[in-house]
Amino acid sequence: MHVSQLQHDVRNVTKVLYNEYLEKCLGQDELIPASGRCEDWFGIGLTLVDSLDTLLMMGLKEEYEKSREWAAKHLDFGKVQSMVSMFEIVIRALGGLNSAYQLTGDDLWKEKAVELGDLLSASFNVTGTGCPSTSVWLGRLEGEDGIDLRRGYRAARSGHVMSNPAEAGTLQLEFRTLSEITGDGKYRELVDKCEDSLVRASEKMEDSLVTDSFDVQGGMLLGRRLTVAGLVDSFYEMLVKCWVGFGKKDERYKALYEKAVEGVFKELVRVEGGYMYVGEKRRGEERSFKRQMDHLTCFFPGNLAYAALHGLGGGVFGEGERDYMTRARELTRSCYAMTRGMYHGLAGEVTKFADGNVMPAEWHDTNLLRPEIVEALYYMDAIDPKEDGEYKKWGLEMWKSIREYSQVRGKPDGMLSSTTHLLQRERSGLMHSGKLHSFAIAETLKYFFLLFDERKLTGSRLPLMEWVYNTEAHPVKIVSE
Ligand code: DMJ
Repeated sequence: MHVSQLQHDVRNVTKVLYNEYLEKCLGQDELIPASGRCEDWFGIGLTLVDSLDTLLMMGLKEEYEKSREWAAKHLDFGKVQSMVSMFEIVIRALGGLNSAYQLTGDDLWKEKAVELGDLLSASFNVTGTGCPSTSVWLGRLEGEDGIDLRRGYRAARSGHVMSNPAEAGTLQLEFRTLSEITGDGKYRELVDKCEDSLVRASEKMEDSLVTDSFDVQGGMLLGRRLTVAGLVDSFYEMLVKCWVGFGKKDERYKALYEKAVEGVFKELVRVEGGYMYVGEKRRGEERSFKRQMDHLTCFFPGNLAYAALHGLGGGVFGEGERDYMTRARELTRSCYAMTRGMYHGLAGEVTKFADGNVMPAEWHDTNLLRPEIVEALYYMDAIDPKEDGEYKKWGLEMWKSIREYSQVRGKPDGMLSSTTHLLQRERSGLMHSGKLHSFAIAETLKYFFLLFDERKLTGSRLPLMEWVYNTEAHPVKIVSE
């Protein structure tokens, strides 16, 4: 395996973090690096399931084998017996298992994906739209045989009928992939029915933009908040990824994506002080516009570039003002500026862009080791590399900051953590008490590793014309046209 020096460093950090997780938290969900304690969210060994494909891609064989051994003996979704977030478990666990299976052909991962997919299936089709509630019951019921709708009704009856476009509209890639893997179309049917309800609701909007609240009983989009960040983000992301991922046949998704992108640029994008950014507002209320961009929103330039790679918005060579690549270049520059505007080079959850002063928003001065900015750099460098390797250079600056300031004091080199109090100018004011979110290994470290690959797009290990990443950076094989 060809690994550049920088990739080597990313791999070492991943190794340190993952081994600490294995040693302290195996069987539990997430590690708190500063204390060495563990946190359970679903109780499924979430970091392990979410990390499998990263370990494979980085060639961390020993860690992968240990994880497989644990999963073969102990991973049992039926044992869970609690409510879980449908969206999170699908993008992280089902997505992780699907990818592990597609990368290795190991039937263990297929069995586990089917077990999880079957348990979750009962939560579709118990609401008017066919979409599950945000919280669903996971775990086998007493005497249960096959898909038992009692599980789904528990959630629906408990009043969890409000969802949002991101959580209802980001299940498709994983359930459709499960149908591809098993040859059983039932998963696809469930998820397509839900997606159709959501797509129908957004098609009714003149600008095709969705608000951040979706009633899964009545099929209506509610509220007025327009954003590309949390609660909405991956709905847009998935429209283009599902169009690409399943043979470019879902013309409706493609058309909706194209219309929504125009809507976003008309309603939510501004340029101030030379920076283009995506803010948010209440529909029809210009005065409510917030001159800020969320870290989460930085998935958007990478997604535009991916759409361009597949021929949309003027394609890869698009140079026009309204072409996707032109817009993606500008937005990526602003996302990178969100890290440079900080004392320590770590972007906060929200950054203000008023008058071109790129400044962290007070109350949001936390860095969770989220992936979206390095994700944008990865896509840009893979699809539209700059001659001087600028995106890699920007990535290197970000990596140096993370290595320096996300490092937990007094812990072995490479023990990174979420960082709070970013507005403290002094390094000693930074706090590292939070958990290591499973997406840090599943996405952030993976994107750094991929960004630092020195080979050209065609030589990279998972070519973007053949694979599509789910919203948690789990690669899925594209079904050919
Ligand atoms: C990830 O779990 C996914 O990328 C999701 O779509 C939203 N954001 C987190 C990481 O920031």
